[in-house]
Amino acid sequence: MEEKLRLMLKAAQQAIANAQDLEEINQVRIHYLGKKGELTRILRGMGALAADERRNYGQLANKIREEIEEALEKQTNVFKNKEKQERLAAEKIDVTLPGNVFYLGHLHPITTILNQIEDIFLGLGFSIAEGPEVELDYYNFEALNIPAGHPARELQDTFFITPNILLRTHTSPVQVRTMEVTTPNIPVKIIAPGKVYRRDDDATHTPMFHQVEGLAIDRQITFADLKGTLQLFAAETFGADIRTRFRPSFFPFTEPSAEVDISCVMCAGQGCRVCSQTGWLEILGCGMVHPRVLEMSGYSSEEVTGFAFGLGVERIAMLKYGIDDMRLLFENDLRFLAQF
Ligand code: 2NL
Repeated sequence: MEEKLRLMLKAAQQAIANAQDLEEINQVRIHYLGKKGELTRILRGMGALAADERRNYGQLANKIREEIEEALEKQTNVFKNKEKQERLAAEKIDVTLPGNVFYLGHLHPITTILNQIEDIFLGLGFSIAEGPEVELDYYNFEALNIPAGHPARELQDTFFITPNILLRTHTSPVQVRTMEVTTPNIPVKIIAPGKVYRRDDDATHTPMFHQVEGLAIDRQITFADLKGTLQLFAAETFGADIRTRFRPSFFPFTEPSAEVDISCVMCAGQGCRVCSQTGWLEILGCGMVHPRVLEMSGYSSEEVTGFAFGLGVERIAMLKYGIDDMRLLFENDLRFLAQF
Protein backbone atom coordinates (compact mmCIF):
# COMPACT_ATOMS: atom_id res chain seq x y z
CA MET A 1 0.00 0.00 0.00
CA GLU A 2 2.72 2.39 1.05
CA GLU A 3 4.65 1.41 -2.06
CA LYS A 4 1.61 2.21 -4.22
CA LEU A 5 1.21 5.63 -2.66
CA ARG A 6 4.92 6.48 -3.00
CA LEU A 7 4.95 5.38 -6.66
CA MET A 8 1.90 7.52 -7.30
CA LEU A 9 3.61 10.51 -5.66
CA LYS A 10 6.68 9.97 -7.87
CA ALA A 11 4.50 9.74 -11.00
CA ALA A 12 2.53 12.88 -10.01
CA GLN A 13 5.74 14.84 -9.37
CA GLN A 14 7.08 13.71 -12.73
CA ALA A 15 3.85 14.73 -14.48
CA ILE A 16 3.92 18.16 -12.77
CA ALA A 17 7.53 18.68 -13.83
CA ASN A 18 6.64 17.74 -17.42
CA ALA A 19 3.57 20.01 -17.65
CA GLN A 20 4.02 22.76 -20.24
CA ASP A 21 1.34 25.21 -19.12
CA LEU A 22 -1.51 25.90 -16.68
CA GLU A 23 -3.88 23.76 -18.72
CA GLU A 24 -1.62 20.70 -18.38
CA ILE A 25 -1.14 21.37 -14.65
CA ASN A 26 -4.90 21.28 -14.33
CA GLN A 27 -5.04 17.94 -16.18
CA VAL A 28 -2.50 16.53 -13.69
CA ARG A 29 -4.58 17.81 -10.77
CA ILE A 30 -7.70 16.08 -12.11
CA HIS A 31 -5.81 12.88 -12.92
CA TYR A 32 -4.38 12.45 -9.39
CA LEU A 33 -6.64 14.38 -7.02
CA GLY A 34 -9.96 14.48 -8.89
CA LYS A 35 -13.15 12.63 -7.87
CA LYS A 36 -12.20 9.72 -10.12
CA GLY A 37 -8.45 10.30 -9.70
CA GLU A 38 -5.61 7.97 -8.71
CA LEU A 39 -5.54 8.95 -5.03
CA THR A 40 -9.28 8.41 -4.59
CA ARG A 41 -8.94 5.03 -6.26
CA ILE A 42 -6.14 3.94 -3.88
CA LEU A 43 -8.03 5.20 -0.79
CA ARG A 44 -11.07 3.25 -1.86
CA GLY A 45 -8.93 0.04 -1.84
CA MET A 46 -8.18 0.65 1.88
CA GLY A 47 -11.63 -0.57 2.95
CA ALA A 48 -10.23 -4.10 3.33
CA LEU A 49 -7.47 -3.10 5.80
CA ALA A 50 -7.47 -3.30 9.59
CA ALA A 51 -8.50 -0.14 11.46
CA ASP A 52 -5.01 0.91 12.73
CA GLU A 53 -3.44 0.21 9.31
CA ARG A 54 -6.19 2.26 7.70
CA ARG A 55 -5.38 5.17 10.05
CA ASN A 56 -1.64 4.97 9.22
CA TYR A 57 -2.21 4.79 5.48
CA GLY A 58 -4.88 7.44 5.74
CA GLN A 59 -2.38 9.78 7.33
CA LEU A 60 0.22 8.94 4.70
CA ALA A 61 -2.33 9.47 1.91
CA ASN A 62 -3.20 12.91 3.32
CA LYS A 63 0.48 13.83 3.51
CA ILE A 64 0.93 12.74 -0.07
CA ARG A 65 -2.15 14.71 -1.17
CA GLU A 66 -0.65 17.77 0.52
CA GLU A 67 2.67 17.21 -1.21
CA ILE A 68 1.02 16.91 -4.60
CA GLU A 69 -1.10 20.00 -3.94
CA GLU A 70 1.99 21.89 -2.90
CA ALA A 71 3.87 20.82 -6.04
CA LEU A 72 0.85 21.76 -8.17
CA GLU A 73 0.62 25.19 -6.57
CA LYS A 74 4.34 25.80 -6.95
CA GLN A 75 4.26 24.96 -10.64
CA THR A 76 1.04 26.97 -11.13
CA ASN A 77 2.84 29.99 -9.71
CA VAL A 78 5.78 29.39 -12.01
CA PHE A 79 3.46 29.50 -15.04
CA LYS A 80 1.50 32.47 -13.73
CA ASN A 81 4.74 34.39 -13.21
CA LYS A 82 5.94 33.45 -16.65
CA GLU A 83 2.68 34.73 -18.14
CA LYS A 84 3.02 37.98 -16.22
CA GLN A 85 6.62 38.47 -17.37
CA GLU A 86 5.59 37.89 -20.95
CA ARG A 87 2.74 40.40 -20.68
CA LEU A 88 5.05 43.00 -19.13
CA ALA A 89 7.64 42.41 -21.84
CA ALA A 90 4.96 42.90 -24.50
CA GLU A 91 3.73 46.10 -22.83
CA LYS A 92 7.19 47.57 -22.39
CA ILE A 93 7.76 50.88 -24.19
CA ASP A 94 11.10 52.38 -25.09
CA VAL A 95 10.90 55.90 -23.74
CA THR A 96 14.11 56.82 -25.56
CA LEU A 97 12.52 56.32 -29.01
CA PRO A 98 11.96 59.57 -30.91
CA GLY A 99 8.32 60.76 -30.60
CA ASN A 100 5.82 61.36 -33.39
CA VAL A 101 6.34 64.80 -34.90
CA PHE A 102 3.21 66.92 -35.23
CA TYR A 103 3.75 69.65 -37.79
CA LEU A 104 2.22 72.90 -36.59
CA GLY A 105 1.04 75.39 -39.16
CA HIS A 106 1.72 79.08 -38.87
CA LEU A 107 0.38 82.35 -40.20
CA HIS A 108 0.69 83.09 -43.91
CA PRO A 109 3.54 85.58 -44.53
CA ILE A 110 1.01 88.14 -45.81
CA THR A 111 -0.99 87.83 -42.59
CA THR A 112 2.19 88.26 -40.53
CA ILE A 113 3.19 91.42 -42.41
CA LEU A 114 -0.38 92.74 -42.30
CA ASN A 115 -0.45 92.27 -38.52
CA GLN A 116 2.90 94.06 -38.17
CA ILE A 117 1.72 97.01 -40.27
CA GLU A 118 -1.52 97.24 -38.28
CA ASP A 119 0.43 97.20 -34.99
CA ILE A 120 2.64 100.08 -36.11
CA PHE A 121 -0.32 102.32 -36.98
CA LEU A 122 -2.34 101.26 -33.94
CA GLY A 123 0.69 102.41 -31.93
CA LEU A 124 0.42 105.81 -33.65
CA GLY A 125 -3.23 106.18 -32.63
CA PHE A 126 -4.89 105.03 -35.86
CA SER A 127 -8.02 102.84 -35.78
CA ILE A 128 -8.74 99.98 -38.18
CA ALA A 129 -11.66 100.42 -40.61
CA GLU A 130 -13.13 97.73 -42.85
CA GLY A 131 -15.60 97.66 -45.70
CA PRO A 132 -17.00 95.55 -48.56
CA GLU A 133 -14.83 94.02 -51.27
CA VAL A 134 -17.74 94.24 -53.70
CA GLU A 135 -18.21 97.98 -54.10
CA LEU A 136 -20.26 100.62 -55.83
CA ASP A 137 -18.61 102.57 -58.63
CA TYR A 138 -19.30 105.72 -56.58
CA TYR A 139 -17.11 104.74 -53.60
CA ASN A 140 -14.33 103.17 -55.66
CA PHE A 141 -14.02 105.96 -58.29
CA GLU A 142 -16.49 108.83 -58.23
CA ALA A 143 -15.93 109.96 -54.63
CA LEU A 144 -12.17 109.77 -55.17
CA ASN A 145 -12.21 112.36 -57.93
CA ILE A 146 -12.11 109.73 -60.68
CA PRO A 147 -15.25 110.58 -62.73
CA ALA A 148 -16.57 108.57 -65.70
CA GLY A 149 -14.20 108.84 -68.65
CA HIS A 150 -11.22 109.60 -66.42
CA PRO A 151 -8.09 107.83 -67.75
CA ALA A 152 -7.40 106.32 -64.28
CA ARG A 153 -10.48 104.11 -64.71
CA GLU A 154 -9.01 102.62 -67.85
CA LEU A 155 -5.62 102.15 -66.21
CA GLN A 156 -7.08 100.37 -63.18
CA ASP A 157 -8.31 97.39 -65.19
CA THR A 158 -11.26 96.78 -62.96
CA PHE A 159 -13.28 93.57 -62.47
CA PHE A 160 -16.84 94.80 -63.10
CA ILE A 161 -19.84 92.81 -61.81
CA THR A 162 -22.43 95.18 -63.29
CA PRO A 163 -21.72 98.60 -64.89
CA ASN A 164 -22.28 100.05 -61.39
CA ILE A 165 -20.86 97.30 -59.12
CA LEU A 166 -17.24 96.13 -59.07
CA LEU A 167 -14.50 94.46 -57.02
CA ARG A 168 -12.74 97.31 -55.23
CA THR A 169 -9.40 98.18 -56.86
CA HIS A 170 -8.06 99.80 -53.66
CA THR A 171 -9.26 100.13 -50.05
CA SER A 172 -9.94 103.88 -50.46
CA PRO A 173 -13.73 103.26 -50.58
CA VAL A 174 -13.48 102.16 -46.92
CA GLN A 175 -12.08 105.60 -46.05
CA VAL A 176 -14.72 107.37 -48.12
CA ARG A 177 -17.45 105.44 -46.28
CA THR A 178 -15.81 106.32 -42.94
CA MET A 179 -15.62 110.04 -43.81
CA GLU A 180 -19.27 109.97 -44.92
CA VAL A 181 -20.51 108.70 -41.54
CA THR A 182 -17.99 110.64 -39.45
CA THR A 183 -18.32 114.13 -40.94
CA PRO A 184 -18.10 116.76 -39.60
CA ASN A 185 -16.27 115.14 -36.68
CA ILE A 186 -12.50 115.38 -36.45
CA PRO A 187 -9.93 114.05 -36.09
CA VAL A 188 -10.16 111.05 -38.44
CA LYS A 189 -7.21 108.68 -38.09
CA ILE A 190 -7.82 105.33 -39.74
CA ILE A 191 -6.12 102.63 -41.70
CA ALA A 192 -8.04 100.40 -44.10
CA PRO A 193 -6.35 97.02 -44.60
CA GLY A 194 -7.81 94.37 -46.91
CA LYS A 195 -8.03 92.53 -50.20
CA VAL A 196 -8.24 94.41 -53.49
CA TYR A 197 -8.64 93.21 -57.08
CA ARG A 198 -7.14 94.25 -60.38
CA ARG A 199 -6.93 92.52 -63.76
CA ASP A 200 -3.19 91.98 -63.63
CA ASP A 201 -1.16 88.76 -63.46
CA ASP A 202 2.64 88.52 -63.65
CA ALA A 203 5.69 88.11 -61.38
CA THR A 204 4.95 91.42 -59.61
CA HIS A 205 1.12 91.53 -59.90
CA THR A 206 -1.60 89.07 -58.81
CA PRO A 207 -5.31 89.66 -59.53
CA MET A 208 -6.00 89.71 -55.78
CA PHE A 209 -3.59 91.44 -53.43
CA HIS A 210 -3.61 93.29 -50.12
CA GLN A 211 -3.47 96.97 -49.44
CA VAL A 212 -3.23 99.14 -46.38
CA GLU A 213 -4.41 102.68 -46.89
CA GLY A 214 -4.21 105.38 -44.24
CA LEU A 215 -6.15 108.58 -43.78
CA ALA A 216 -5.74 111.41 -41.27
CA ILE A 217 -8.03 114.46 -41.24
CA ASP A 218 -7.85 117.32 -38.76
CA ARG A 219 -7.28 121.04 -38.56
CA GLN A 220 -3.81 121.94 -39.88
CA ILE A 221 -2.63 118.50 -40.92
CA THR A 222 0.44 119.13 -43.05
CA PHE A 223 2.74 117.32 -45.44
CA ALA A 224 5.26 117.27 -42.57
CA ASP A 225 2.84 115.08 -40.57
CA LEU A 226 2.67 112.73 -43.55
CA LYS A 227 6.45 112.60 -43.88
CA GLY A 228 6.98 111.97 -40.17
CA THR A 229 4.34 109.24 -40.07
CA LEU A 230 5.73 107.37 -43.08
CA GLN A 231 9.38 107.76 -42.00
CA LEU A 232 8.42 106.16 -38.69
CA PHE A 233 6.54 103.39 -40.48
CA ALA A 234 9.58 102.68 -42.70
CA ALA A 235 11.96 102.60 -39.72
CA GLU A 236 9.69 100.24 -37.76
CA THR A 237 9.24 97.96 -40.77
CA PHE A 238 12.76 97.88 -42.24
CA GLY A 239 15.01 99.00 -39.37
CA ALA A 240 16.10 102.23 -37.72
CA ASP A 241 18.79 102.95 -40.36
CA ILE A 242 16.37 103.04 -43.28
CA ARG A 243 16.24 106.32 -45.27
CA THR A 244 13.17 107.56 -47.16
CA ARG A 245 12.80 109.75 -50.25
CA PHE A 246 9.62 111.51 -51.36
CA ARG A 247 9.29 111.94 -55.15
CA PRO A 248 6.59 114.12 -56.73
CA SER A 249 3.87 112.04 -58.36
CA PHE A 250 0.21 112.17 -59.34
CA PHE A 251 -2.98 110.59 -57.97
CA PRO A 252 -6.46 111.95 -58.74
CA PHE A 253 -7.39 111.88 -55.01
CA THR A 254 -4.38 113.73 -53.57
CA GLU A 255 -2.71 117.05 -54.27
CA PRO A 256 0.20 117.30 -53.97
CA SER A 257 1.06 113.62 -54.39
CA ALA A 258 4.26 111.72 -53.84
CA GLU A 259 5.80 108.31 -54.17
CA VAL A 260 7.96 107.12 -51.28
CA ASP A 261 11.19 105.20 -51.77
CA ILE A 262 13.30 103.56 -49.07
CA SER A 263 17.04 103.02 -49.26
CA CYS A 264 17.57 99.56 -50.78
CA VAL A 265 17.17 96.80 -48.17
CA MET A 266 19.68 94.61 -50.06
CA CYS A 267 22.58 97.02 -50.64
CA ALA A 268 21.74 99.86 -48.19
CA GLY A 269 21.74 102.31 -51.11
CA GLN A 270 24.96 101.23 -52.83
CA GLY A 271 23.15 100.03 -55.96
CA CYS A 272 22.43 96.37 -56.79
CA ARG A 273 20.26 94.08 -58.94
CA VAL A 274 17.24 94.41 -56.61
CA CYS A 275 17.14 98.23 -56.83
CA SER A 276 18.25 98.31 -60.51
CA GLN A 277 21.45 100.12 -59.42
CA THR A 278 19.44 103.12 -58.14
CA GLY A 279 19.94 102.47 -54.41
CA TRP A 280 16.18 103.07 -53.86
CA LEU A 281 13.03 100.92 -53.70
CA GLU A 282 9.50 102.29 -54.16
CA ILE A 283 7.21 101.20 -51.29
CA LEU A 284 4.08 103.37 -51.36
CA GLY A 285 2.12 106.31 -52.72
CA CYS A 286 0.74 109.21 -50.71
CA GLY A 287 -0.33 112.83 -50.69
CA MET A 288 -2.54 115.53 -49.19
CA VAL A 289 -6.22 114.63 -49.63
CA HIS A 290 -7.61 116.51 -52.65
CA PRO A 291 -9.98 119.31 -51.53
CA ARG A 292 -12.65 117.93 -53.86
CA VAL A 293 -12.46 114.51 -52.14
CA LEU A 294 -12.88 116.16 -48.72
CA GLU A 295 -15.84 118.23 -49.94
CA MET A 296 -17.59 115.28 -51.64
CA SER A 297 -17.56 113.35 -48.36
CA GLY A 298 -18.91 116.30 -46.39
CA TYR A 299 -15.80 117.99 -44.98
CA SER A 300 -14.98 121.65 -45.46
CA SER A 301 -11.65 121.95 -47.23
CA GLU A 302 -11.46 125.45 -45.73
CA GLU A 303 -11.45 124.09 -42.19
CA VAL A 304 -9.62 120.79 -42.40
CA THR A 305 -6.82 119.16 -44.33
CA GLY A 306 -5.74 115.55 -44.49
CA PHE A 307 -3.05 113.20 -45.64
CA ALA A 308 -3.52 109.78 -47.16
CA PHE A 309 -1.31 106.95 -48.30
CA GLY A 310 -1.63 103.52 -49.83
CA LEU A 311 0.77 100.60 -49.80
CA GLY A 312 0.84 97.10 -51.22
CA VAL A 313 1.33 94.43 -48.53
CA GLU A 314 2.74 91.85 -50.97
CA ARG A 315 5.39 94.33 -52.10
CA ILE A 316 6.47 94.95 -48.48
CA ALA A 317 6.52 91.18 -47.81
CA MET A 318 8.61 90.53 -50.95
CA LEU A 319 11.15 93.19 -49.95
CA LYS A 320 11.35 92.01 -46.33
CA TYR A 321 11.63 88.31 -47.15
CA GLY A 322 13.50 88.57 -50.48
CA ILE A 323 10.69 86.93 -52.53
CA ASP A 324 11.10 87.54 -56.26
CA ASP A 325 7.75 86.25 -57.60
CA MET A 326 4.47 87.46 -56.08
CA ARG A 327 2.54 84.44 -57.41
CA LEU A 328 4.43 82.16 -54.99
CA LEU A 329 2.48 83.79 -52.15
CA PHE A 330 -0.81 82.36 -53.42
CA GLU A 331 0.12 78.92 -54.78
CA ASN A 332 -0.13 77.38 -51.28
CA ASP A 333 2.98 75.26 -51.82
CA LEU A 334 4.12 74.31 -48.31
CA ARG A 335 7.75 74.03 -49.46
CA PHE A 336 7.52 77.77 -50.00
CA LEU A 337 5.21 78.79 -47.13
CA ALA A 338 7.05 76.77 -44.46
CA GLN A 339 10.08 79.04 -44.91
CA PHE A 340 8.43 82.03 -43.21
C1 2NL B 1 -0.52 103.58 -54.15
C2 2NL B 1 -1.13 104.90 -53.89
C3 2NL B 1 -2.63 106.06 -52.48
C4 2NL B 1 -4.37 107.17 -51.33
C5 2NL B 1 -3.82 106.02 -51.83
C6 2NL B 1 -6.49 108.07 -50.52
C7 2NL B 1 -7.70 107.72 -49.95
C8 2NL B 1 -8.62 108.71 -49.75
C9 2NL B 1 -8.35 109.99 -50.08
C10 2NL B 1 -7.13 110.26 -50.63
CL1 2NL B 1 -10.12 108.34 -49.07
N1 2NL B 1 -6.24 109.33 -50.86
N2 2NL B 1 -5.60 107.08 -50.72
C11 2NL B 1 -3.69 108.37 -51.49
C12 2NL B 1 -2.49 108.39 -52.15
C13 2NL B 1 -1.93 107.23 -52.65
O1 2NL B 1 -2.13 104.85 -52.93
O2 2NL B 1 0.33 103.47 -54.94
N3 2NL B 1 -0.98 102.54 -53.44
C14 2NL B 1 -0.45 101.25 -53.62
